[in-house]
Amino acid sequence: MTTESDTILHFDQFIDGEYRQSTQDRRLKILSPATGELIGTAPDGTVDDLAVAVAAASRAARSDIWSDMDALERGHILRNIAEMLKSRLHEFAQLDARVTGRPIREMRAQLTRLPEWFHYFAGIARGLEGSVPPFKGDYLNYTQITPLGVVGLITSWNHPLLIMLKKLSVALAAGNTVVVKPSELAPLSPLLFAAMATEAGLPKGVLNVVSGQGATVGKALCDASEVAKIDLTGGTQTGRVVARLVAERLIPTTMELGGKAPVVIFDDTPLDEAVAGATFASFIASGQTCVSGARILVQGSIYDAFLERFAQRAKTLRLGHPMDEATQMGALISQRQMERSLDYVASAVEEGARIVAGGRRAALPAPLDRGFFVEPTVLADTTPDMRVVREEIFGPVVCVMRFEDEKHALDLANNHEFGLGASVWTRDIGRAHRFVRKLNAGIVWINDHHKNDPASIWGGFGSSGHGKENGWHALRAYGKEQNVVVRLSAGFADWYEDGGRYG
Ligand code: TXE
Repeated sequence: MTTESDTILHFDQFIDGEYRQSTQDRRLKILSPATGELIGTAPDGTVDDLAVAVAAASRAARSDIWSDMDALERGHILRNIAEMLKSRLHEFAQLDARVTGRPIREMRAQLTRLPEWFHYFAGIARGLEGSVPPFKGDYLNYTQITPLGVVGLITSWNHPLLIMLKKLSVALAAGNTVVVKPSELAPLSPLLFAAMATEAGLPKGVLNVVSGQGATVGKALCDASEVAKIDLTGGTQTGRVVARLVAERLIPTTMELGGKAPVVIFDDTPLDEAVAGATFASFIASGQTCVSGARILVQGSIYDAFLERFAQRAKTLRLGHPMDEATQMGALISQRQMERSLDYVASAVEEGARIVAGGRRAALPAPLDRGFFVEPTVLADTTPDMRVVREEIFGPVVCVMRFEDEKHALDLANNHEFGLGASVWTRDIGRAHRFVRKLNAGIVWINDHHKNDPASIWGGFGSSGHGKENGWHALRAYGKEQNVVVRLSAGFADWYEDGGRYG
């Protein structure tokens, strides 16, 4: 299958190592959010499709073809997947850029890193060791980590392949079999990837992808009795629904939900660097990332100068066709997300904020006039109680606020239900470390933003969810740890023997 930019792609569900027709004909039409043109279709799947996929994953888990395979062998296959992905990066980057409306330049940079996740987890899975804790008496006591079995991954549309592969690489490395429910807005690259991974040597049934709606297929995945863990990236409301669904079965979850990341800029940061940093933090993916810099907190002495330069920079970002190498900011994923962003701008103005850049739907020439483009928007004079500051927008709308000193900055940064990403910009290393220790955020950058690595744990606090992606933490959370107590003495004791040792 080819994904060159003029090809329309039609996928079936990927179950048990092959594409299979859904039990119903209804299809999800995936339209370009930048131009409205048809990119492809995927099944608007059913609960029955999901059941077939879970059955395939359960068979694969029970057959031990994957879970019992030596971690070294599993690692070879994961590395094959990484290499094949590398050789087809252009195709996947094009597809995700078309589906999300994000610039090809951004998508390529993001996808180039993905093979690292497979290499990393292929490597560390070999080191997934138990321990030998002391135990009183003549006993050997040890722990061992075994796969959970079938795990369910529910993913979002903003980084279709990245989010799936962050979860998939570690789930597979730990020896699990997987059912993925990709976003109904972006199922194409997950469905394409599944076939590629099978071609790279993944045994059939180990990876299954079922497209469809969250309320039906996603819910069925949460309800499936064979599924031993749910790993979700999505909105906070969805997180609450999923948590309630799986609470019934008491299975573990990892939840990567909403955010409203503060970008805290102290006045010793060179202005050029502060402006470049805030622009990068805020407008990558048109602000549609969970760690997007949404609240820019700037120290009073540089506030005016910063605001002027930041607004200027936002106004000069080039919006355009996702496939154009010169495009710096693309479209939003849907009309709903566009309207949502514009509604927040209107509510902010009503509450007293001032627009210093953007604020409107972007006027672009055909065919982009059908796209969901919003101008990079900077709002000044925002205050902590405004809706635009309190709620996640998931669009290119940024609130700027002034702070006077460290304590004030910390109060503003932490005064929020979300605790996912944050960045702190200063030349004072003592202040930087002092400050971040008190920050309520699971992912913190000092003098940078957005940077990610397979070894670097990723996850939030509060309404941003729980659990971690990446690193040893994620690998352990994809296994179950068992304790084993072994009697070493040759003689055995009979508890009920009259006059015996325990008499
Ligand atoms: O995500 P949803 P949506 C936020 C962002 C955005 C809002 C809604 O603020 O505006 O969420 O986005 C599946 N049972 N983020 O609607 O609905 C769904 O099908 C089981 C933040 O696209 O949360 C999809 O596969 N599954 C975020 C996945 O959940 C269900 C990323 C996420 O979709 C389900 C995306 C149910 N009842 C949105 N309902 C981030 N933090 O990165 C939905 N799903």
